[in-house]
Amino acid sequence: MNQPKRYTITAALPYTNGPIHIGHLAGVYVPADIYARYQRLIGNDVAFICGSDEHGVPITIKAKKEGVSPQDVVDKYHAIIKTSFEDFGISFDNYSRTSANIHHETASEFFISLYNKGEFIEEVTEQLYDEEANQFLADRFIIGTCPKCGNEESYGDQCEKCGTSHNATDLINPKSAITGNTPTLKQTKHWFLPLDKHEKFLNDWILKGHKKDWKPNVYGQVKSWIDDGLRPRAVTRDLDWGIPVPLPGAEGKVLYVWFDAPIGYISSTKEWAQREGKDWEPYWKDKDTKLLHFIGKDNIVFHCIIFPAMLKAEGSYVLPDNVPANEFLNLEGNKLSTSKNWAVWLPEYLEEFPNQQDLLRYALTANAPETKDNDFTWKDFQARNNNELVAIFGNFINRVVVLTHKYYNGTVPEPSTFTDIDNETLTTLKAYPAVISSSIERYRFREGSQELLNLARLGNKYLADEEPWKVIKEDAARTQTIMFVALQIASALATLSEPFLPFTSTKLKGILCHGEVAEATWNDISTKNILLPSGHQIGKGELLFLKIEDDTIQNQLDKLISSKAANEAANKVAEPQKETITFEDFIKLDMRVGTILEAEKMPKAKKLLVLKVDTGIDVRTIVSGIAESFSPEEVIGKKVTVLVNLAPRALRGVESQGMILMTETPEGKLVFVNPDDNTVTNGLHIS
Ligand code: B3M
Ligand code: ZN
Repeated sequence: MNQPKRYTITAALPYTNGPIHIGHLAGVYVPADIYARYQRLIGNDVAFICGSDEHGVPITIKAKKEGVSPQDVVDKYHAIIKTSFEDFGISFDNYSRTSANIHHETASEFFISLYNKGEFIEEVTEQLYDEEANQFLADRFIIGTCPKCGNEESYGDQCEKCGTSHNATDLINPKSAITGNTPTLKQTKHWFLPLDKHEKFLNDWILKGHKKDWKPNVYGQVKSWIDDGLRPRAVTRDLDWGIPVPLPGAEGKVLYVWFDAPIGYISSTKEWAQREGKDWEPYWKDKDTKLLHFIGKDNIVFHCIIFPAMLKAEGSYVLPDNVPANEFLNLEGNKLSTSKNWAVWLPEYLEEFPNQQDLLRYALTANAPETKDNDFTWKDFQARNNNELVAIFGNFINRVVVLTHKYYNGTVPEPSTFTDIDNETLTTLKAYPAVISSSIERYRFREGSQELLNLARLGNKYLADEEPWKVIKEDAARTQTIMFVALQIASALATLSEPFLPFTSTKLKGILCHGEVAEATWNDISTKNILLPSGHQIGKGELLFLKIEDDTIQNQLDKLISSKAANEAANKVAEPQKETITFEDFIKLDMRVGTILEAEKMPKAKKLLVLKVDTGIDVRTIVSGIAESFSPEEVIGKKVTVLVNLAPRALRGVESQGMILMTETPEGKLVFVNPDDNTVTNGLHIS
């Protein structure tokens, strides 16, 4: 057994302004958890660290929107996020929060340490100011055009489109996100980290240091920033929510959230070490420690440029060995959006799919945006579960367990002679720990999850080829060998599935009663000939996975559409009122209650229906843009309000002689302005 290595594995600290959704899980937390579980399984010393990112402008914007304090917001969402991670099996060794005292102390000490080393530039500069809101504008308080990519919705500190990080004063045509006003410039003192001073170190460490094992999407982004030239970045802000700048004369100023948050990894490690009676320093200062940051691509600059520069400047810390950032996950073809409620929220998933965490873990891993943005669809979620987990993994285990009980009352049989196929199968089995290890060590978790399924496929093929259910009739000894081999594969699956499918692994270990034998470790699978000895008694079977039915998926799709519509309606900004008309203008309108007699779709015009309407005066043709909300059949016989004295106009060659009045429900659904039937008149009386 090699000397255990020490790993400090961090996962991006989620902002506590909303629940976790599948984009966070696919981008950061599931890959990080697979990696941490794997390193533990092969015997390494792991600190898997995370916590809530509770400062920063997103929190104060949320607090303003909800009419509560920032502390109320972070208390609410810290609890929701922490609980949902635990319930989903994300196996952090510690999940802290940056509003904790230990973090305020650690971040303040870190700042003072750099300050005392003269690592900051202290400068009074002109910063963007909103005269009406009477506050400086930084980060998400300011929106403008990104100087690098032209994105018109770039924030003051970062452009989410190209990922670049800049100062608010770099924005083109900046606007206050508070009032919409164009900001003025006002003098204020801040402390800057001179990134330009660290350019050579970063160039040597990353570019010349040939961090070629860094993912191309990460290496490429970092190279472009270094090539563009690095500039000093303000690490303090004129805000009232955050860690106060620990210097005299810095009242009303706090540490920039992206200065304090990465230090949150260190304070969370300290908190964990204190609780476990360990020394935290080796996890951050021992040169043999491998430091890994799991993040989304929008956080690359902070984890590959700014935080390493801070660590280097402080001087006593190790630098990240790798930053395996994932790209973004989309949902049903559209960008995941918290504000538009276009998301699959983890707390809701856990509620609606009880005890089915591994389905989502697997679907998100098998489809992870590891090298490019990818799309989550509920159909794929269903297919991954039904066609892979149920049909391959679950089916194999079920057959092995059922036949072992049927032929041997659940006892692992004594094998007789092994044939070539048996030996080939067992040799292939022994290769799987290294195959899956290779995928995980290269951060290719999609690949790793498919290799795990290949092991189940190996088992299925072996049973299909050897047909114990037939052989049992004439060769009991041969059947014992076949089932013995199949049980070894099942046992290996219980261990090798743990990083990817922890809940399934636990369930399968229970079925195989792993706890009653010297459980085969990850490494044992490639060295030992026997994982489950003959004579060992396995437990009763249970289905590892259940089929997902079509209506379950349809319900999720319907819910997604309706929650988006409700969100749009709730956030809909009312159109400004049109210009005022006089009473004389209004009484010119002649509105009648009519009845739709006929209706048909306008050819090649997806929005238009051609209607025959009895207006009480005559029967006339009216073309109406309601085809996306109503079928022709639905509207025939409907009583409608018709503006009859609107000048006729030709629509796609059909003359329309009037207008059907429509309105919208709060959910945005189109409805007729339908007079109450028992007050039908020939005209709307204007009282
Ligand atoms: N709170 C996550 C984000 O940008 C950010 C990560 C901090 S990791 C130190 O959504
Ligand atoms: Zn940009």
